Amino acid sequence: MNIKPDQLEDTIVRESKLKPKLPKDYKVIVLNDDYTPMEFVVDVIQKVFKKSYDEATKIMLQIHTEGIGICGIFPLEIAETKMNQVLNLSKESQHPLQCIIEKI
Ligand code: TYC
Repeated sequence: MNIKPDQLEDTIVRESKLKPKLPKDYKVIVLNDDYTPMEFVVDVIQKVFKKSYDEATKIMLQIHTEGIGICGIFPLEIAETKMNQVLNLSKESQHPLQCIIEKI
C-alpha cells in the first residue's frame, strides 16, 4: 500500500476500525475444596460441560490432586454462563464448589 504522510493517520484509524475483532476465549476453571463430594463434581462436570462419566471423573481427579482443572474453553458469554451454572448447582446443593473464568 502506498500512503502519503497526510493520509497515514486516516488510513491507520480506518484499518483499525474495519478490522474484525476476533472473539477472545476464556478457560472455565473449577477449583478444589475439602468438602464437595467427588460424585457431585463429576455430575456437575458431566451436566454443564457435556462430558462423559469417564472424562468428567478424570477432570475431577485432576482438580482434586492439582487444585484446579480446566473444564472447557469458550467465548466470554458462554464461559460466563457455564461458570454460573456450576455456581448455581453448587449453591442449590449447599456445596462450596467454586468456578472461575480466565482469559487465555
Ligand atoms: N477434594 C474433594 C474431596 O476430597 C473433592 C473435590 C474434587 C472437590 C474436585 C472439588 O472441584 C473439586 N471430597
